[in-house]
Amino acid sequence: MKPNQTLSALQCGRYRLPVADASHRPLVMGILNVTPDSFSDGGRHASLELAITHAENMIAEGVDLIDIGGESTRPGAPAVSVEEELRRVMPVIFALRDCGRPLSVDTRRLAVMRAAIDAGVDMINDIDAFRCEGALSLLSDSDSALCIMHMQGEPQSMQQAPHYEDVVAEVSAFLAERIDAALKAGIARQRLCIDPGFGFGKTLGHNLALLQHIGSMQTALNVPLLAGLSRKSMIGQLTGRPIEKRMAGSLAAALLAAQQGAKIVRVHDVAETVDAMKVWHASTQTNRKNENP
Ligand code: 7PM
Repeated sequence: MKPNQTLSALQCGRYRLPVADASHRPLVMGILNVTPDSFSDGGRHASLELAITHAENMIAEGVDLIDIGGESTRPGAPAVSVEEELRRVMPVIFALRDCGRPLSVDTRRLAVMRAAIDAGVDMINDIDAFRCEGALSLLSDSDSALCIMHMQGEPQSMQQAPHYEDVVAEVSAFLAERIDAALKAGIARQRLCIDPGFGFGKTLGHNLALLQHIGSMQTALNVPLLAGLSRKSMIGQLTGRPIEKRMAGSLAAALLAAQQGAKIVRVHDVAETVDAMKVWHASTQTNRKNENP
């Protein structure tokens, strides 16, 4: 493929997802957190049941991919051991493997990536951009897609003093370097997507600058872009609302990301986001012949 040829599909394990075709709405990735918050009563069996019910609800609501995460990356959150992360995510992967939607796993650990790939997941979503030793070579031996995300610093401390001379240029350069590393490891470009990492070592100003430049970053890097803005603190900063009241702000952000050209939006509120994407997408498909004079 020529370097600047537009990509039409993301090769995602068992699936080929439409991403560049203007006749398709942006894909909605639903967040499935398997963290201690969901172990409040009844222990592991109950939490597995809850996770499966949540996934089934998202499927009924029209989700396009399910992102399973077992490690909290919240600033200052306690570290989770590899064993604990595996105990959280693997039963959910096995239970959902044949749910009819591609599964993504949100992890930074090689051991979790390996177990997830062996279990047949379709995408690895790594907030560390596959910088851990062995990650790219593991992925090159699989057919799983990669979501390459930018983060400045480490989750524990990244929000203390984020600093950039030019956030868009620096995030783009980082993503370009990681795309190159993946290509050099023998991973096809069709298996890659990129993510500017909203809230990961960024101030509100940085996040807004990135949101405005989604289109240019995607064009320059020639890889579909995933945007994760759902319920993030930037929505809280803009609306003054606590996390459980950020849905309307998150929908506005998802729409803006879509309008700027994002191909995948990563969200908590699947039904509402799918509706918003349908409305936005219809507005881009106007057939001029049907307009009134
Ligand atoms: C607490 C704070 C829990 C923040 C979870 C989070 C992204 C991601 C996350 C993202 C990609 C959240 C984050 N965010 N992966 N994983 N992009 N690719 O808000 O923006 O879900 S964790």
